[in-house]
Parts: sequence; C-alpha cells; structure tokens
Amino acid sequence: MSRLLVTGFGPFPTVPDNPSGRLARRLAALRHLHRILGQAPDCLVLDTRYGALDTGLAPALARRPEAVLMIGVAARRSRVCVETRAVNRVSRLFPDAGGSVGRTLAFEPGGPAQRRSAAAAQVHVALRRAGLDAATSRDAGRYLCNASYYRVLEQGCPAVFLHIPMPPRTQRPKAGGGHRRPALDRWAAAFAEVARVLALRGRARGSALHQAHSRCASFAS
Ligand code: PCA
Repeated sequence: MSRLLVTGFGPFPTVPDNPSGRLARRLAALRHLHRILGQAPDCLVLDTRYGALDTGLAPALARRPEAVLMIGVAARRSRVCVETRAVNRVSRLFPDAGGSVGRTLAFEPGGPAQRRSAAAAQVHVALRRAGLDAATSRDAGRYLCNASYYRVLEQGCPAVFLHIPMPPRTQRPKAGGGHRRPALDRWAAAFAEVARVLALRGRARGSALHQAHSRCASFAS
C-alpha cells in the first residue's frame, strides 16, 4: 500500500522513560500492520529537543512519506487523545531534553496560526471502532509534540498526532479474574487501525496527485 512514517519521542525532563517511543517501535514491528501496508513502516523515535526537528524529523519528511502517524505522551491525560490541530505557539517555560526553551512566542514567526489534520475525525472513529475510549483534543499543547505536528502538517500528507496517557505501572487483575491486556499492546493494536486509515488516505492522495500531474503534462505537451 503506501509508505507510512510512525514517530514517537525519547525522554524529557518530566518523563524520564517515555512510553511513546516504545509504542512507536512496537506498532511499527507488528506483522499484522506489515500485511495491511504491504511493507514495514518507517519508524523514528525523536529526541525531545527542538533541534531534533531539523536533524531528525526534517530528513525523514524529505523522504516524502505518504502518511505520518505521530505518538507522544501527555502524562496528565487519562485517555488516548486525537489531536485535531497544531498551533503556532511554543512554551518559553518548559525546557526540552537539552535544556532549551522556545525563544519566541510563535514557533514559526510568520507561519499560520494553526494547521489542522483533515484525518483527525476519521481517526477518532477508527480508534473507537477498535474499542478504545479515545477523545479528541483541541491542540497538541505548546511543547515538542505540538511543534513536530506543526511541521508535519505543513507537508500536506495525511497525518495525525495521538497523545497517550502514562500507561499504568502494574496490570491489575480484572474483577472477573482475567488479566487486563497491557496498555501498550492494546494501543498498538488500535493504532494499527489508524495506520490503515492514514495509509488509505495517503494512497488516495498519491493517485489524485499523480492524475493531476499527468493532466498537466499532457496539457503542456
Ligand atoms: N510528549 C511531549 C513531548 C514528547 C512527548 O512524548 C509533548 O506532549 O509535547
């Protein structure tokens, strides 16, 4: 099907062990997902530093993925959240993993105030259909997740950012006696459905662009 990029993040000052990087790797390794996509997705675990947007994210985007599924942790949320947009704002209070903070209030001075994900509503439905009590969220915050999403949404390919809560430390037995499936496994299975949605949208966009290009080429000749 299409070339999908899956991203997660490494540790940062308030989250020394970031589950989003582990989840991104687990999702990208799912055989079931390889079958859906027709190939393994690319996986990128970014350093939680503003500089990594240029050194890590930009080269991955330069390879022109057809769709991007991004994952980060939001420790104070209790549910998986589908981020509907990224805003052109950056925190001047919270340092990244290298100790840097945003220097200006706007993440990209002169850039649009926000960038929306056209895929967010469909992704939300897909997560709920996959059995996850997911919510939608107005924006991805003012930190690295928002900044990376803002960059990715500029590409125009189907993309969505999913914030996960901190997974529970121990898996307590369910009231019925069985064991609850570990959160990362449940999320990986549900996120594979999101990957399917994004990949289909990416493929549809790819063929629309191809047709438009062929029309322009035949018009010019
Ligand atoms: N969460 C942070 C950055 C990395 C991550 O996993 C955020 O919500 O911006």
